[in-house]
Amino acid sequence: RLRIEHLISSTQPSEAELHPGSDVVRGLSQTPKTLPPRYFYDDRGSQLFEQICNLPEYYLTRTETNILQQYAGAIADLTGSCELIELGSGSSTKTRILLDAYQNAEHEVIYCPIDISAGILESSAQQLLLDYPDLRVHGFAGTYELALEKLPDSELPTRVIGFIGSTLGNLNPQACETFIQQITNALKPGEYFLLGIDLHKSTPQLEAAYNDSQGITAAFNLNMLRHLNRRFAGDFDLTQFEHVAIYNESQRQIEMHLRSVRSQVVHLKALDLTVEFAAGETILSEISRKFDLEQTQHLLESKGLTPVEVWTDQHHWFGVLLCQL
Ligand code: AVI
Repeated sequence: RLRIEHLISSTQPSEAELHPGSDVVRGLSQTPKTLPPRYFYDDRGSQLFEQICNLPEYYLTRTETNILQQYAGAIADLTGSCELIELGSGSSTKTRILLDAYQNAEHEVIYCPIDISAGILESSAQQLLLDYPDLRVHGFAGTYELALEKLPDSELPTRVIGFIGSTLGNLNPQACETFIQQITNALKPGEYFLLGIDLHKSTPQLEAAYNDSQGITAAFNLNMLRHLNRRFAGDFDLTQFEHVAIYNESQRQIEMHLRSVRSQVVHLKALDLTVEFAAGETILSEISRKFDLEQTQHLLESKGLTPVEVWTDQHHWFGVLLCQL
């Protein structure tokens, strides 16, 4: 009941595959300095992210989970039996709510998790097989881009591509457009896209979610430097950088930075890179965009994805959209 494909691009390896760390060199050489958020997620970073999801201030996971619990039955009824493709499946925790709903409605599901980490993919798939005796799992270890290109035609009447957790918010507007195009290219007419997005709200509430009182988000942000030290023989001193997260109201995005507390020089030997920091200089490590439900519906509609149903919570903190091509 389990098949996992390891995707590697034989024809067009990405720049990151050809030149590991070239994105780090580029980001740290520009002004202002940036780092790609994908370096958050080594094993420790993934564990810290799981902890973030359970923080009292981080309302996102809790709110989306509640929406899914309330409306998973409606989602299952609307789509019927399907291949459920999940982008960035991680531990597949929220997916279980959907799998339960399909099971209760006696709709067949083939679950297709896609994750960059083959280890997490394999272990969560094994656990799902134990808990869902009728489930078939066909996982893909690789980037979303590659997996979306290589998805085979569905064995079941339709397909649902799920992208929950507001990960869309970590893409800038241009990358977001490209991503939606990749989704529409991967779907056939009548197939579905299920999207979870965090919505615009007050600055104090947003800033608290990214500056939690236990310092877990700070540890998650700083862990990126530890990861770079290990990967690229670096000498970032974690005590000499601090976590900063502010809400940029005009851009409607949280901006997470690592701020150098003094002037210092850092080396990444494996990349042959020396980086100078002025006191107070920052590295932008992540943006987390906050969406307007109506504008997002219009954007999706303009790309050919028609919203079938839109669900939110009583405070309008988070949105879940089911769209159809
Ligand atoms: C993965 N992503 C949706 C999270 C977010 O809220 O943008 C990542 C995160 N960064 C800090 N806290 C959580």
